[in-house]
Amino acid sequence: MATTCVEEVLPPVLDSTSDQPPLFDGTTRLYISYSCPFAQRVWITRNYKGLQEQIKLVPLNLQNRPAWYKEKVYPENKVPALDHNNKVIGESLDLIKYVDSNFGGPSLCPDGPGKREFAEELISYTDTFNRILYTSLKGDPTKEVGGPFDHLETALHKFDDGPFFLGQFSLVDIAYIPFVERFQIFLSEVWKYDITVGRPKLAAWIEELNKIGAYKQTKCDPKELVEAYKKRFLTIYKLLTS
Ligand SMILES: N[C@@H](CCC(=O)N[C@@H](CS)C(=O)NCC(=O)O)C(=O)O
Repeated sequence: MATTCVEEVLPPVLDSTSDQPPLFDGTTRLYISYSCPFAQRVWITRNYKGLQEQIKLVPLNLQNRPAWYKEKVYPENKVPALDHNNKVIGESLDLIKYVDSNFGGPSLCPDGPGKREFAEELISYTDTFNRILYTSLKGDPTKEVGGPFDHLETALHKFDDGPFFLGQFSLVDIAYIPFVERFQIFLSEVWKYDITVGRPKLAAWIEELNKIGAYKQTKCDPKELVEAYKKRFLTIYKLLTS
């Protein structure tokens, strides 16, 4: 397994004052934000497959977005988006599959009895997982997050040929880790809730992921995350009960 990865000098963030990089000039460009968990999924995939030279990162400042992004690149005005083969495509779950099947590097869709089906099942659960977790942050999450994390713990018991959801590292791990990373930090820091307590498989999964260079380089800044999520989610509820 490719646990190490070239340490990359990350390109500067583009904002409303920045010129637009060329579009459809034959260079494949991945538009991201360094703090976006959806974009992080595609960024990890690209790193893991060793595509740093083939897929150029174009980080955007989403708070002060360049107008050309919506007008000329991606009308949905969200990240991630990939400029490849004269078209721009978005949606992180589609993109991780697209990058895996259309570029070189190690495959992230392991074969094996039941693995593809289980991968699809888990990938379709990501939306439910994120919805429950993000909604819970508006109240007292410690009462609501047990279910989704137990779901992951149970799923991690299914294959025993490795510490990841399908045994080996795959797109399923990539689909979840950006979100688990953020919830682990925020729930621990603000709610003193440790998602790994009573969930040994989840604890081991996070530990193994932290050894993967392709992922490590994409991790969010915990301080910035806590501040951003406090602003976004902490309501009168937390003020009243703290
Ligand atoms: N369903 C999309 C969601 C992407 C998304 O919501 N990205 C956020 C940043 S984390 C964004 O671009 N927000 C800008 C906006 O909504 O204006 C995916 O999976 O790629």
